[in-house]
Amino acid sequence: MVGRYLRINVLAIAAGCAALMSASAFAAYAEDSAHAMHHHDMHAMSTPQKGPTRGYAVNGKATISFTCCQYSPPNVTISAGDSVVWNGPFSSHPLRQADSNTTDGTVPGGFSNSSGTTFTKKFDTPGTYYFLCTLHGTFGGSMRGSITVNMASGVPGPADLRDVQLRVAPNPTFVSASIAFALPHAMDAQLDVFDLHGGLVQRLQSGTLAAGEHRVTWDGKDARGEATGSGIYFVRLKSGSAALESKLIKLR
Ligand SMILES: [Cu+2]
Repeated sequence: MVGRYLRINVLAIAAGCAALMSASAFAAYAEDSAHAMHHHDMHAMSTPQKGPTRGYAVNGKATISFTCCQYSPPNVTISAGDSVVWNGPFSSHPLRQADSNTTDGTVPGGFSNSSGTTFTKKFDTPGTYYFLCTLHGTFGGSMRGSITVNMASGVPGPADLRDVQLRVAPNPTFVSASIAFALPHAMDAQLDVFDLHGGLVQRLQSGTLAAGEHRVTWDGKDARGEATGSGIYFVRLKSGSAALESKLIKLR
């Protein structure tokens, strides 16, 4: 953080026009200039959130740990096709699938851990699945939890852009630029071009983007079809709370 503020000050002095630029535009410029730090920040932005009620998924998998007598986190949200891994002393705290109302019952034919200290299950069907420790599940529900499975596409789980890179070429450009990126899984995302002041120049993609390689061309024009001027632009890929940004310089 100290580094970023220092860099903003340096930029302000160098640019000599701080009063003419919004603070947010400056912050964006400073962030992108410090590429290494920028990348680090992006990692932080896409870090899965953990909490008592907030689910999380890591690279398509959610991990739940338990110690006597609670699960951490007790509830997770994933996308269909993801796997959940439970870690714990299963020999002494048997894990069983439960229905939503009971605290001591189990679902006939439901999933359960048979042996070992790690149990993994892949969830392919959207819905909410409950589980409990059959030893402690009756203690106020303290060893109960749930898995919420969203649709595999359209309503994806938490975005994961950690291993995604935005490749913009040519850069600098005189007219248009090609933007390429590869997604590890399908996700709702937007690909936008912003100007230096944070104004939206053109929305290139929006909606559910398939897994795999994407290549999109920015024609160098704004949303009205008019050619943009020379200057600094930002290409931003955003999905949920995660975002990636790359600076593009346009000359003419
Ligand atoms: Cu238990």
